[in-house]
Amino acid sequence: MNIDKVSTTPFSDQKPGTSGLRKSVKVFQQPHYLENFIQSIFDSVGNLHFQTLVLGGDGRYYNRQAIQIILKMAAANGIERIKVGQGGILSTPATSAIIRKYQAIGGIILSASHNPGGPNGDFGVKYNISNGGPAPEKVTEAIYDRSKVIDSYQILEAPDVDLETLGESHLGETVVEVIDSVHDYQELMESLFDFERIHQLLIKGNFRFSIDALHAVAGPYAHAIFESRLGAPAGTVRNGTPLEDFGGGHPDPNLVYAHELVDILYAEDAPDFGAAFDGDGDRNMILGRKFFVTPSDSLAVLAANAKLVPGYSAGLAGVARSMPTSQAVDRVAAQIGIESYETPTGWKFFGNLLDAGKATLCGEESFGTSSNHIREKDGLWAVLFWLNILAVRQQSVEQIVREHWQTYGRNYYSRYDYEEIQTGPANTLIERLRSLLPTLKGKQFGNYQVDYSDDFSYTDSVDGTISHQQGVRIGFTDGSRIVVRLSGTGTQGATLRVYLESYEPDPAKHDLDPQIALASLITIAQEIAQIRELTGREQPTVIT
Ligand code: VG1
Ligand code: CO
Repeated sequence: MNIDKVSTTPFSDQKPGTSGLRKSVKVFQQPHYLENFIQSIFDSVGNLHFQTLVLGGDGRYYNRQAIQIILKMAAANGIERIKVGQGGILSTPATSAIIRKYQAIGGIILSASHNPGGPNGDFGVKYNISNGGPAPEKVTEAIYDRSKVIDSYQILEAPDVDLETLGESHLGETVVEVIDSVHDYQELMESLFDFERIHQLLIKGNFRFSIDALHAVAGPYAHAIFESRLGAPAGTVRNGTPLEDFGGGHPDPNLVYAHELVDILYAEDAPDFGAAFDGDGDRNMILGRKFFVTPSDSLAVLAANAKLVPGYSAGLAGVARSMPTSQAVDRVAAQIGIESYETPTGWKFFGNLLDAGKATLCGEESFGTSSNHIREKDGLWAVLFWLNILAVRQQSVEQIVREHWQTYGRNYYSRYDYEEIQTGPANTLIERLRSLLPTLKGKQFGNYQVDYSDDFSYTDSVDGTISHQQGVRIGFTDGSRIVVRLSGTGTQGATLRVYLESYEPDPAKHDLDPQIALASLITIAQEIAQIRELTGREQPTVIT
């Protein structure tokens, strides 16, 4: 078979964001666009001979075409073996697990995660390194630098690979292995959780639960693990077949976009437990009967109950959370006597801490939690962790969370997203805030006095890499915080994220609606950041 060396010219916009390169499908469909980026990855990774690459995606529109292109490019670039998910399907956590299990050089995940799909939606490419985790900044920068000067790429002239039939075939010298999308991942889950106990919970008694895969990649995993393996009744998993446009929905598991599931869990005859996942299966939303578990609380509850779960019964080395995530898990860490690390937004910052054995559990406020079993966040894992805890404690989700608050206090938390605002005003808002930072300390806003204000900088405790400007923080003397940053995953204009947190130790005050508990902080945030004046928005698009 012939290897074509195709001449190309660089695109100037191939800078990866919080989680890979994310653009509209139309951008990716431009001639050479995907190829340039993939070749930039291969050129940055170094010698590909004798190496294995893992490849899959969340099944969104353009997944299949992109898989065929990448297979042929990987073969032309001399990769020895490619493990590709059947039908082109692999969730982000499964990809991470497979990279680690087979000691692959890395993996390519085709996903724009929680962004909508379809011909008018988004597409994305994430590159994960040999530890199974998202490429760290020095790698994504090398890829971006390469994309700015690239002048050719290599691709094999060959017919398309059959992605449906499990087993091996050849593309030139390269072995292409179509693998079961679920098998390796399920095996890993069985090694961590007490499946027998969860099975008993699901079949005995009257425990009922409902999963919404939002027509995205978690569907096949959820069907296999919850229904086929653990014995939950058929129909427990809703919207479990991945669709190219996610059924027209927004595959983001939060109270707004997963409203079908929310309606079920808040109905009169609501089940005991509910969960949803995002496009690529790395996020989770946990619901009890008429009860929403804030992701930051979920992380804290998992940390506090880790000893009940076989895979974590030896205890945790440490925990880590992204900076905007609430400090609830810090309180658990303090009580257990382990370290709690604070990193910038994005899973890539947890990689070194996990590799170094400094942290066991990690989490982000954006519905992401996971552990050292892989190097990505993991939606199904979080649900199995919860089910394992529920099976052992035999209490409701609400009881478990309320007891947690009684022990540790409650961190009221909310995030306001202002989506698709204009880039100019969004940047002005952040720059203005930055310029205000030195003047805020000691200032009084209503009952709140500013204790510190800065733009978060992170020094990686393992390799010393410094990441600047990771979000404006305004902390108050009572421990409350306002955090403001711009999203690095959107594809239209800018998304402003405002994170609000306040701490309430008194159990008598744990029953407030967070929007009420945080009302004055919200007003202060709007006032300091001048959100209305600068964005023209009266209200956020999404509140979580
Ligand atoms: C968002 C979240 C962040 C998460 C990232 C990728 O980033 O805030 O916590 O790691 O998405 O998640 P940003 O820059 O838009 O705030 V996923 O599920 O899209 O891979
Ligand atoms: Co995701």
